[in-house]
Amino acid sequence: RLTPLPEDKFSFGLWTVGWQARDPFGDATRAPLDPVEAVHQLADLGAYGVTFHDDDLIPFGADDADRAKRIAAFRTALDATGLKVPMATTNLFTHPVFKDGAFTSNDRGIRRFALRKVIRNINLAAELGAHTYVFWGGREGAETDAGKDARVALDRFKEALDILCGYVRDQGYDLRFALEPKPNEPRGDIFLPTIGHALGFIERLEHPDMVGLNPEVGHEQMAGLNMVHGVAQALWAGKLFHIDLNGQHGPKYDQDLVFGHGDLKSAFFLVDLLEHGGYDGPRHFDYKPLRSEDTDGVWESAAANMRTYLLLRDRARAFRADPEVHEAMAAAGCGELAVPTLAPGETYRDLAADTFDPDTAAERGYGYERLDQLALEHLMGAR
Ligand code: 3MF
Ligand code: MG
Ligand code: MG
Ligand code: MG
Repeated sequence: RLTPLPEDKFSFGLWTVGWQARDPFGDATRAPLDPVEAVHQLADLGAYGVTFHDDDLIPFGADDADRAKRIAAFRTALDATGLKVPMATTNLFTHPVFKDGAFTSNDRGIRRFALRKVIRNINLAAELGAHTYVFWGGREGAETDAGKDARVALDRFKEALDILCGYVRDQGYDLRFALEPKPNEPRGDIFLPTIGHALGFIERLEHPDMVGLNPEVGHEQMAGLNMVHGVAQALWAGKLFHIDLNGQHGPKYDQDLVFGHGDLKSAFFLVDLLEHGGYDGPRHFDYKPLRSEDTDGVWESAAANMRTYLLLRDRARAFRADPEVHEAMAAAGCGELAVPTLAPGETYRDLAADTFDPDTAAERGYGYERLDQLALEHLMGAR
């Protein structure tokens, strides 16, 4: 099946299809998109959910009456279409007040303002039924190591998350936090640049159980890292709370291409992992329709994300079901990796009794070339 259905749990940020395509060198190429229109279009395309930054829905600085009116219209569209809000987040990066960061700004007043902004939108997220709240610290970083002690900045980052976890607990909201790592852009260097940095940080928080990850394909690949391994480690740690799917061609600016339109082979293995690795959260697309596109191209690209995911899911299933793949995996010893190195009851002392010839063991081939080609042929639909 290549037609998306709500049960596939595809979701999109309002800021994705709504991106007007302003870039550092050029003006907007598209008109603003009304969130209500976005909800209807996404539902028509078969999506399950929509996500938003506070400012995507309610312009920064809007008065209370305007805010209420916009929320009501959004809610009506959600009710009419059945679209869910699985996740929400805060824009702590567009307004110039955040130019030196939000939770890690050197300016204490700005840090306090940022917390108020988050708390206000957490209330809305909970009202709309979201279970995940994302933190992408786009401005939490630096261009010079002379101006900010990263250790102290991490103290403030931790303080902010501890305060916000406390708030969610006090309110009794059923909401978990997900940190979104990114190595750079817009800051020269961003704190918590990779999945690994974020996992290490979470363990030092007051409520580590409430905080997990929202890794983005392109962000890991901007750092030259293997997204599949990063996501695997997040799953292994029980921390894959949410995911941003998109496409990227290696280390360069954040491209936010349609999912699969960057490193397709990595996308294949990522879908394979998500489908067989026990992740049942939303498949959330955080991409930007190319600047060259008109409105039709925007919806074409939204559909392309979901269709590509379903194609890859189909290809991954075929790969897993192929007897030749099973045979190649057995020959490569894939199953053996799951066998603990010591047998039950053994200790390191028993290792001494092994008779083992490293030269003989070194002669073994693993057959990964054959397996990789089988994967590639399944990916290409050649099998
Ligand atoms: C930037 C991003 C962000 C985050 C969003 C929270 C604007 O590179 O990826 O999108 O995803 O702020 O989900
Ligand atoms: Mg990106
Ligand atoms: Mg991004
Ligand atoms: Mg993202």
